[in-house]
Amino acid sequence: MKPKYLQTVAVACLLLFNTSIFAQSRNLLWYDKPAANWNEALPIGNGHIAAMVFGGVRQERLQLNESTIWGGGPNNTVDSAAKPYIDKVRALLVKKKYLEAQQLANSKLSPLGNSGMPYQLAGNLYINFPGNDNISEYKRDLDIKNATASVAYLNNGVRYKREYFTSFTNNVLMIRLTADKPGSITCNFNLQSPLKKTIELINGDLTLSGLGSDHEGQKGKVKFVVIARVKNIGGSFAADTSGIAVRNADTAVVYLSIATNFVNYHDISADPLSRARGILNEAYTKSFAALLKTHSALYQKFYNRVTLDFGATDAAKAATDVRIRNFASGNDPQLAGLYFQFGRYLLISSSQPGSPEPANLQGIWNGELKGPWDSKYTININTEMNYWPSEVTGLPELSTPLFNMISDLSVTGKETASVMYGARGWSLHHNTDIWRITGIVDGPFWGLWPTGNAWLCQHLWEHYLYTGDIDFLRKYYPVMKGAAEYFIDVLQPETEHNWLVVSPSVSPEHEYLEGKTPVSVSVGTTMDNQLVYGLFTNVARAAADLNTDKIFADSLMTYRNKLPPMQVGKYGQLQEWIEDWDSPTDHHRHVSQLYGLFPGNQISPFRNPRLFAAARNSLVYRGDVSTGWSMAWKINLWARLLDGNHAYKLITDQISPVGAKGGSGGTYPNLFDAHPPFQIDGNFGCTSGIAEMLLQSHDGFIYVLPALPDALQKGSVKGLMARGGFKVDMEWNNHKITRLVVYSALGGNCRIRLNQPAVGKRLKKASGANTNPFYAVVNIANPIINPNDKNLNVEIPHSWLYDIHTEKNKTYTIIGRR
Ligand code: FUC
Repeated sequence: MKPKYLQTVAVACLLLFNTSIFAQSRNLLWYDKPAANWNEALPIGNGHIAAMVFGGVRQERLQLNESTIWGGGPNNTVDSAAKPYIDKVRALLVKKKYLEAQQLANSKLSPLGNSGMPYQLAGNLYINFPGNDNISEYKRDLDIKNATASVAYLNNGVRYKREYFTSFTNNVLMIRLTADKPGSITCNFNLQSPLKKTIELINGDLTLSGLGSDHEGQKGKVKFVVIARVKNIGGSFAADTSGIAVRNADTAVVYLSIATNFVNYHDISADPLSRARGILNEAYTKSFAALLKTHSALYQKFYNRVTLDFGATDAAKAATDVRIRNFASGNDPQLAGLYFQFGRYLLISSSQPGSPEPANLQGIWNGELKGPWDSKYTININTEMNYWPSEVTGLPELSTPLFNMISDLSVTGKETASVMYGARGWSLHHNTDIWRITGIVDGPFWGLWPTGNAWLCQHLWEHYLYTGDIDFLRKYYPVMKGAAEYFIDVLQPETEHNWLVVSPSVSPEHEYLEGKTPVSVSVGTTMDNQLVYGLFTNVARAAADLNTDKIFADSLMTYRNKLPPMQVGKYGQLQEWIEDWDSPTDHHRHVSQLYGLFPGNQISPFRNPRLFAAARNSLVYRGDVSTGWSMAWKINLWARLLDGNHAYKLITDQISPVGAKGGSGGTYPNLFDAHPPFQIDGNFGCTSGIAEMLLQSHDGFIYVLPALPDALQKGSVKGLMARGGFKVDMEWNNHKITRLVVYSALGGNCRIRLNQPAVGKRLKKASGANTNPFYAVVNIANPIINPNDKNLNVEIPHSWLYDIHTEKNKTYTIIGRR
């Protein structure tokens, strides 16, 4: 038996060891073997360029991306022949001739052979390592605290290390190869691309010049250049067009730049070679270590804004792929936390304030010439979902490329509005691409949805609500107003109830009449009504805050009051369509009618409990397991339904190996979400969902821990953002908040809802409407409750509501540590 003090020392050492392992595993993805395929490779990126690191032993592969390498060239998809047929489809819909309306739309409103251009890979950098035959102690990781990847192994007694990052400050991909014995680095580098290209050696630099693909009638016009320069310390260097050879060096460092001729969606006049050279030459003046330092510092400026700790168990010690396999059965709350932070890592790495493009269906990572759905932008859920985490997880400036895209679309969408609909303002359909197309794509069943402008504008308004940035609102007000003008001009009379409806439209990708010709084309769908209601409300509020357009704003309220209210149908569900066509056995992936619950703010448990109950019923009918993004949306929805355990159940469904749920959803070994195939929206949506479980601020107050699951009953989070510029730090244990601190950036009343009572000299019991303007609630029209067979009573957990007056730039401890 050891003496007591030695036992204590041993326990303390073990604790320290565990603490440091757990601190590391909170921010680390790691594996004990190379990637066997793309979905095992590790993503790095800086919002301009990106790479997937495979970590192969004999051959390393870095699959390369640059965010502006797309097929085709400047174009739009406006169909100049569409207008009369849109009018005819409308007329058929008035007569409720739904099948005929769909058939006419299918034959006359089909795309012009162009359904948008694909985002394409640049190519691959291969590094061959002859003699890597006897490897042991292999480890490959992605450190999301520093935004670096690495590979390490032992070969014939020599310990090798490879390090990778895509510099946030200098826009180069950096690779450093080292070993613990001098003269051990021997390898060959070469570049390859499946696109049209030439490869040359220019002054010792490997230079690949390529061209984006011709696609669906559009000539490939994006020119790009990849330059790789290798610096070796010790040993020898030789290069020709087949590649660069380094022999017996102590260290080899690669600097790689990629640039294109893309300036903006209508200008491709830049010189890619001089751009790529300029970037490379500038970076080359700096060492790997110096570049790494500025890179990580810039990255951490974003990443460190939120820290999250759900506690760790021994399950956290396993490799990441093993943790994914065990998540459903094991007790690994830290993996949920890692998944949350990985989503933030992906957003920081794919969408920087200066990025030319917003995050697409795959963020910035695509290994194909034509990825799934062209790896472009689907506006009827996916693009928006990508940006759900940005405000709430403290990354508001990362939405800038999305805002820029919305601005572009407000220009290209003018033609669609006027030529196809005879309307003012701007509009687009359910897809766009780098060229900012706005016409119908993929056929009317999917594509005849002209409400994307309203959804995109919600992000502009939310940015203002979170940041209070009035200059931002002033800048984007004309964009929001243009979308509202479009709807004023296109809303159609519905004669039975004297409503105004969007027609024709669809409830995204969903049919209400099955048959040989499935029918989706419809009028006044619930999501459209909610979107236009929200848009009109926000534009009117923006006009008021900017002290402008009073008459226009008042007219918007008149139109708004004529939109159809939400309806509860015969199964006690929130109707998806204007007629009660829903089926309780329908498990369609889109849950569009629940837009009003999330990301919208039109269904409140406190103000419309029966509607809230109906929304809940709809979600129960739809079921849990579905495509990745659909499950991610449902995490947010269950959080808004204040059911943390159901939300966590969906997280468990999502963090399971791909294929385990009968081919739907799941997570690849590299933590990428699976539709399947890989689609990044599910990652972002889940990050947002976890934030929604911990904090909500859309309904007139900040709700702290509104949907905490039993699995996360102890934890802490710092830096989550609430509307009105409030930053919230909190700790909880056994479902009780043990510390709650709010920082107020803008001042004003801070109204807090808690599931427990609190005392404090500044806390007052809340009364009346919240005086904080960023917390004005949306008063919806009374829903129509049709006869139904469900009890629409819901049990809402008891909670306490407090007001605390805050001043700008001050911090308030609301619940202090005992
Ligand atoms: C929508 C979804 C699909 C897919 C595609 C990119 O069309 O319905 O499931 O996510 O976007």
